[in-house]
Amino acid sequence: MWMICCFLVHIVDQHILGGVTTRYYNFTVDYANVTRLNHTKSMMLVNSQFPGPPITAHEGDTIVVKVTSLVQPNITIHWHGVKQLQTGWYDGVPYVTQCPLKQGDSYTYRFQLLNQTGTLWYHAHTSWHRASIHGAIIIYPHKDRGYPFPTPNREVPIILGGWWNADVEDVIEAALATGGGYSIPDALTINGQPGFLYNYSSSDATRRRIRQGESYQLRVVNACLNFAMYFAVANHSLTVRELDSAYCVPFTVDVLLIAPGQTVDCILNANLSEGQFYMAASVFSLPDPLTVPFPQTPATAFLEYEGSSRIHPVYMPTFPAHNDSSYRDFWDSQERSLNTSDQTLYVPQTIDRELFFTVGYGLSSNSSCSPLPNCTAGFEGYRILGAVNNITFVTPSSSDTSLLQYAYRYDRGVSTSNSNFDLSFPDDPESTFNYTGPQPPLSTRFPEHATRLSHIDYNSNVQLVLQDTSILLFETHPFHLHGFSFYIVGRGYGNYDPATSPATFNLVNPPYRNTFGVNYGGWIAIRFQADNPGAWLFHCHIELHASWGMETVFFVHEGNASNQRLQSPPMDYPVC
Ligand SMILES: *[C@@H]1O[C@H](CO)[C@@H](O)[C@H](O)[C@H]1NC(C)=O
Ligand SMILES: *[C@@H]1O[C@H](CO)[C@@H](O)[C@H](O)[C@H]1NC(C)=O
Ligand SMILES: *[C@@H]1O[C@H](CO)[C@@H](O)[C@H](O)[C@H]1NC(C)=O
Ligand SMILES: *[C@@H]1O[C@H](CO)[C@@H](O)[C@H](O)[C@H]1NC(C)=O
Ligand SMILES: *[C@@H]1O[C@H](CO)[C@@H](O)[C@H](O)[C@H]1NC(C)=O
Ligand SMILES: *[C@@H]1O[C@H](CO)[C@@H](O)[C@H](O)[C@H]1NC(C)=O
Ligand SMILES: *[C@@H]1O[C@H](CO)[C@@H](O)[C@H](O)[C@H]1NC(C)=O
Ligand SMILES: *[C@@H]1O[C@H](CO)[C@@H](O)[C@H](O)[C@H]1NC(C)=O
Ligand SMILES: *[C@@H]1O[C@H](CO)[C@@H](O)[C@H](O)[C@H]1NC(C)=O
Ligand SMILES: *[C@@H]1O[C@H](CO)[C@@H](O)[C@H](O)[C@H]1NC(C)=O
Ligand SMILES: *[C@@H]1O[C@H](CO)[C@@H](O)[C@H](O)[C@H]1NC(C)=O
Ligand SMILES: *[C@@H]1O[C@H](CO)[C@@H](O)[C@H](O)[C@H]1NC(C)=O
Ligand SMILES: [Cu+2]
Repeated sequence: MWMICCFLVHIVDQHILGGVTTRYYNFTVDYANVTRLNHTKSMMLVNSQFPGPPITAHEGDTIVVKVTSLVQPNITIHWHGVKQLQTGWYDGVPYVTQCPLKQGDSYTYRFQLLNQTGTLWYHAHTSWHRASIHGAIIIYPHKDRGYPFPTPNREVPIILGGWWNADVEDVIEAALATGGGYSIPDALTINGQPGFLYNYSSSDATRRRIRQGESYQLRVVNACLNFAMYFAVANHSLTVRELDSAYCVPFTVDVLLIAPGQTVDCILNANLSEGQFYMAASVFSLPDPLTVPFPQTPATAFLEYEGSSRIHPVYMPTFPAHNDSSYRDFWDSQERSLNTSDQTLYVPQTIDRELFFTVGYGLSSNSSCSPLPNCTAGFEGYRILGAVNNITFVTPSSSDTSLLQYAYRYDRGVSTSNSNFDLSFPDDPESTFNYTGPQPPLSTRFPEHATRLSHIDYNSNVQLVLQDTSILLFETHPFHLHGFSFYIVGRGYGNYDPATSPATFNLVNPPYRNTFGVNYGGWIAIRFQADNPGAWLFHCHIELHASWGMETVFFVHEGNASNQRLQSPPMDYPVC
């Protein structure tokens, strides 16, 4: 096997003038028993904590996390939203950026937090392990700068998630075996707790005391595997300040809307005098709940003014209907980036590379499962799949190393004979149809299974249109791009029209995020500058859909200058 020689990697700070800190963490992934809903089970946790311990840093800091796995399944940890400039070796995607950690293995992830403040998060990127292996990444402004808004008095991390009484790996294995839906979680959770509306929970639920007159920064992470969520606090409005760790033009709402993978930082002013109020989270889902089921009971936690007696009534926030698409449109229309001295916007005004990807479902023609009797939960006896441009991504699993290692060799002129390193992902669908019209014939709903990468020249200005399709059903697939945040310059319903849609784009201050949902029965247009070489997964952050192959990989080539190239692979880079 051909090996690139390895060097110890030092992160060289090119931007920050002083005061840069390196922060060290040890993460041990091991089993621990956890009880919720009067049900105890063994879960894989980071340092025995659920949710896992937060990482806290200032912008500009370098983070060094030694991850040791003591659990039986292979795992990796992904630092969701961290740009990993020149450090793609630490992105934590199995077989895409690294071989996974086997039981007993350690790997030290090292990366710098640059040009990002607010909240991001980390999570396992194997199977459905992120259900329990996750935690917040809290990034304060650079030590020499403050917030472009009054500094909040206190802060509260809020991680939305789910709890299954069953083992989550069994849940996804059963879903893949039967070809369709899965057993939904037994509870929604806030910081690991279902809260007072669930049975057996009164001793478990989170209680947070607040003080009149103070302001609180709520750092809300949607770590749910499969649900977009509403989040609200009774009798308090929330002023949104940051989206996916970028400052936004502030807007005030009663209810947040957060897709899986996204983060929202908002300010709550404790301006009432006393009382107890629920913070609550409830599912946002556009398809019919009989087709795409979800838990009906919101997760709750208590917010309680200091000095309040507990005899007061407890107020519950109200949410829009689970399928209120007008609320989604309203929310999206509020999202704009803040252009300040703390954050310069670089919205690509001209395009070097235009991509058009259909995203949606498909069916498997794999004879081991279809048609009936085994694919009982699928569609007409076929297992349901996900696809991008009619290709279901096959994660290489028997590879000798990662796709990133192949990409690195490729850019150095070393020939790669691995059949998984196929750079033929199409820029447009290979056959076109009315994407949001009547369903195309059954015979056309079987995507190709392949590991095909889209490759992009260093520093190209990329425009990517994502088009939802009517195959099986519409959905608001929240797509996450590793290695980048991107500007969401446009969105609309029906089919994207290259002649008329661009006229509606916001090229001044569009939202800048790392995860964004395609419109239900519509499209979005995103732009980014490909200034970060590497092999970057691009996938639906609904975990079921990712498990179905609704993924692809961008290979962004290196530039010529040394700061446009990947660092060398680290000494402890895992081997397969
Ligand atoms: C991590 O673990 C090593 C070895 O046990 C120890 O020397 C080091 O102090 C720990 N670091 C932190 C930040 O806990
Ligand atoms: C979890 O509980 C079971 C049953 O009580 C016990 O056998 C096991 O050792 C516990 N696991 C851990 C990690 O504490
Ligand atoms: C909780 O579960 C235990 C055993 O799992 C059972 O004996 C007990 O009755 C349950 N408690 C309630 C309140 O149902
Ligand atoms: C990142 O921030 C540094 C200052 O901290 C600035 O010099 C640099 O231009 C920024 N880069 C981008 C892409 O915004
Ligand atoms: C709580 O238990 C009652 C009685 O068994 C049941 O009707 C109700 O649905 C349960 N609530 C939740 C949220 O599971
Ligand atoms: C909270 O809001 C409800 C209406 O949603 C209102 O009836 C109640 O008086 C409010 N409570 C306080 C303490 O403001
Ligand atoms: C509390 O603040 C909100 C805005 O955050 C405002 O709408 C409301 O009127 C204030 N209430 C009081 C009692 O000051
Ligand atoms: C929203 O969902 C409810 C059932 O949960 C259904 O009755 C209603 O028709 C749906 N509305 C729309 C606009 O789809
Ligand atoms: C269907 O499932 C059964 C039992 O799980 C298994 O024995 C059989 O081989 C499966 N059939 C096919 C066609 O996969
Ligand atoms: C696509 O289908 C939609 C819904 O049936 C229809 O309104 C639209 O006219 C069709 N577009 C084309 C170009 O055929
Ligand atoms: C998807 O590709 C398969 C071949 O791999 C083809 O049979 C099918 O018609 C295509 N479907 C669409 C919607 O393009
Ligand atoms: C775990 O990863 C190793 C390579 O690191 C691979 O050989 C093995 O097949 C993987 N195990 C499973 C169950 O995927
Ligand atoms: Cu999806």
